[in-house]
Amino acid sequence: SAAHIKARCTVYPGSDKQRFPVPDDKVNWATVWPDYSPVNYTAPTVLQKPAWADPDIGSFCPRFNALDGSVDRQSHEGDYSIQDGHPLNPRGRTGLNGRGLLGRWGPNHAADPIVTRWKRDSEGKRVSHDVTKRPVLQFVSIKRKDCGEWAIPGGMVDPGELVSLTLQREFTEEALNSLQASPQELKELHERISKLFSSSGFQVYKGYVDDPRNTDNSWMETVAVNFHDETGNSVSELPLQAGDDAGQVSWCDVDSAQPLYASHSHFLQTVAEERQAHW
Ligand code: RP5
Ligand code: MG
Ligand code: MG
Repeated sequence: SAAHIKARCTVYPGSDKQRFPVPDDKVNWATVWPDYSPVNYTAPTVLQKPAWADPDIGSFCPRFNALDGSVDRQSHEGDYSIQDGHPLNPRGRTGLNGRGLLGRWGPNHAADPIVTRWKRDSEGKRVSHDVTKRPVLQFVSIKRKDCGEWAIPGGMVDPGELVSLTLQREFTEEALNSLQASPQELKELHERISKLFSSSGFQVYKGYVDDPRNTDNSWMETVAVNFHDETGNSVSELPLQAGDDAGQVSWCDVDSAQPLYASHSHFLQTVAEERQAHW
């Protein structure tokens, strides 16, 4: 498992807090570092105790490394350690402790739906890349409102929610604007995507995400699944419309040169390799 990089970004997102700089050779908790002095930060939105956030440690005793009621506090990376009652980021130091923008102590579980099709010309012929000569894939991408970066339309798994439902729900909320749709429009949207999402899809990744919101005590984990429209008949004509935390939505070419949020580029590389597409 490679050292996290975005989880050590200088300025913590949505704040003016600067992380304590962590050099590559001191990321690992096993490296003794007496001078390590992380900045403490938990966003005001989290401290207001919304339904999606835990209370502060001390006032409650979560069951770490376990299914805690309907909240899954197990990590895909195996058991994580607890230090003075606080879970420790399994990939090491981030220069900031507390929860930052994340609601849960320990893992915060998300799901990432990667909806793909082949890029085609006006005659419907698959387009190959000039240099690699491989066919080009396209995926449904959203521009995140929080940071302006392009990303997979993923989101948090609600307590007790099946990941298969999170994948479909987040896709319809962020890429099809289902939260603003009428009951009739909602019915039509579900009819259009249900076939694609009822296939099991290809599991691309499961585990830690190198997310800029991660802290020493809270981090993102995800299950990324690829739903591929081979013929271009099922999802190509979808009425894409940005919704919820997405500012824009578009079909984007799958290409190593396209910068993406968190570890998303790494997930798309796996999809491209699996489908023998251009990368
Ligand atoms: C990333 O944050 C995950 O890969 C997922 O795409 C996303 C979930 O967070 P929100 O979109 O709900 O902010 O780490
Ligand atoms: Mg969302
Ligand atoms: Mg989201």
